[in-house]
Amino acid sequence: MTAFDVRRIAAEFGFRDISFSEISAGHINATYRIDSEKGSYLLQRVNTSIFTNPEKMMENIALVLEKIPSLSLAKTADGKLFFEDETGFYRVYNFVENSVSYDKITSPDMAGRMGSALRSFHVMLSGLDGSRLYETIPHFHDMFSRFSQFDEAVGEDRAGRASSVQDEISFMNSNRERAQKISSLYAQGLLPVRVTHNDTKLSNVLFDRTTGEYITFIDLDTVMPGTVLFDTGDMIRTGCSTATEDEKDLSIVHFSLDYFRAMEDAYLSSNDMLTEREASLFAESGRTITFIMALRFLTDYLNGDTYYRVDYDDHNLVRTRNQIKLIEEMDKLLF
Ligand code: GN1
Ligand code: MG
Repeated sequence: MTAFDVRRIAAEFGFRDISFSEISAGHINATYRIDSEKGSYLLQRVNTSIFTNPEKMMENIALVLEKIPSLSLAKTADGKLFFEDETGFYRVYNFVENSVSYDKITSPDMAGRMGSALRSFHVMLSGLDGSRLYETIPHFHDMFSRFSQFDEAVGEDRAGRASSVQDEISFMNSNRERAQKISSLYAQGLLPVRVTHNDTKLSNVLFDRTTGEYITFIDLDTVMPGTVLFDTGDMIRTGCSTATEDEKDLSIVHFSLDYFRAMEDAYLSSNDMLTEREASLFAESGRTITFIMALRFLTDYLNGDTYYRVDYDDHNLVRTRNQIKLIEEMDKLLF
């Protein structure tokens, strides 16, 4: 990625005399916190090799923001919600003061708050007209398409790593049919198409630092039509693990049944929106999304780390094994 001048880009949005620092949380976009006399903001450069139609994506986000009072986008001098030049595609969000996000859940109470947060978010999204939304990344959670990318990566073995990850490759292959269950039901029209977030990891939720109350989900780039099971799945994947997805020491990576039960109760309670089939697949969604992440990390490892930001050589393999460990524990505890 080419470097860019944060001060020059911030000035396009009317921020001068700023101080700034990088926030390295995401795997895809580059994010900077900027502090100015007008307050604090987040400047992001969108990764346009992944989000190939960023203008359409920003239209989606603007639509969703109409429903989220705590979040807004700064405008450029000519009234646009983004600035684009030869160095990239940029946007600026307000920084939500007195908020906190977490990498790990540490109590069933917190897991319950996460479950209610997602229920509220889905109820809010159900008020949006999904037909006005653009499909930001087609087939994003389509297991069939993720398996074809994986098969191609194994076949081509571009980074020469396939022989060293035979166990992981076998794990994927032996789970193929089960992993495709939700995608298959969705493709057959047996799960309702709703507006979904598609990146509901725990660290994408803001809570009030003082009261602990849910404020909002952030990272709206992948809001598009889908099944709510994509979102419940990512919540379970990230919220019921006792460690983050980057944890190398697998002896501390566990699936917490207590957190799962608290989340399940909170998400499903008085959720009139769901069909019986959706509700019955809640646990399966956790296994499915954890699986799709393992598959995507392994695919990227085989391709030579071209998609996710990595901090060291085997980072994607560490993430793969971490996710496989969670699936193995889910299989013992949940099914
Ligand atoms: C990516 O960039 P970030 O961290 O928000 C990815 C998600 C994964 C997540 C895993 C567009 O999100 O699908 O769940 O990494 N986003 C995209 O941490 O691929
Ligand atoms: Mg994201």
